[in-house]
Amino acid sequence: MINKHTHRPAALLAATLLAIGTAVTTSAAAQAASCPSGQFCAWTDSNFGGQRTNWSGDDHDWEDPIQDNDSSWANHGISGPGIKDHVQVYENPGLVGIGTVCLDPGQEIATPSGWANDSGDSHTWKMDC
Ligand SMILES: [Ca+2]
Ligand SMILES: [Ca+2]
Repeated sequence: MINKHTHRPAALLAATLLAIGTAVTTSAAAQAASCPSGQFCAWTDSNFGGQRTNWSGDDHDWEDPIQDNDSSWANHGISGPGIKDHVQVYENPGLVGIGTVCLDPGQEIATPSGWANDSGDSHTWKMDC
């Protein structure tokens, strides 16, 4: 005769594993950057959070809220032969000073390395990084 109680722990374990799997999937999906096709996007917070600014072209003088407050980036520019599809960000207006981050086509940076955080003031599309 089967004792019903012996089946409970197995059922509970299966339910727990299922819950963990669902949580991992949800977390990974939340990390994808929401940035229009053909544009370069920067966010005031890491993980593509806070306020987003997006550009289709160059901007040599960033303004609030993104100026000196950029903490994650995504390059959703159109890629192809002879197209400037990389994005270089500079620490000062006018494409001057240290290049803080440079993104390949399709690249997304969710968390900044220390000195690149909150330092951008201009960017340009270019052929290479
Ligand atoms: Ca920031
Ligand atoms: Ca700066």
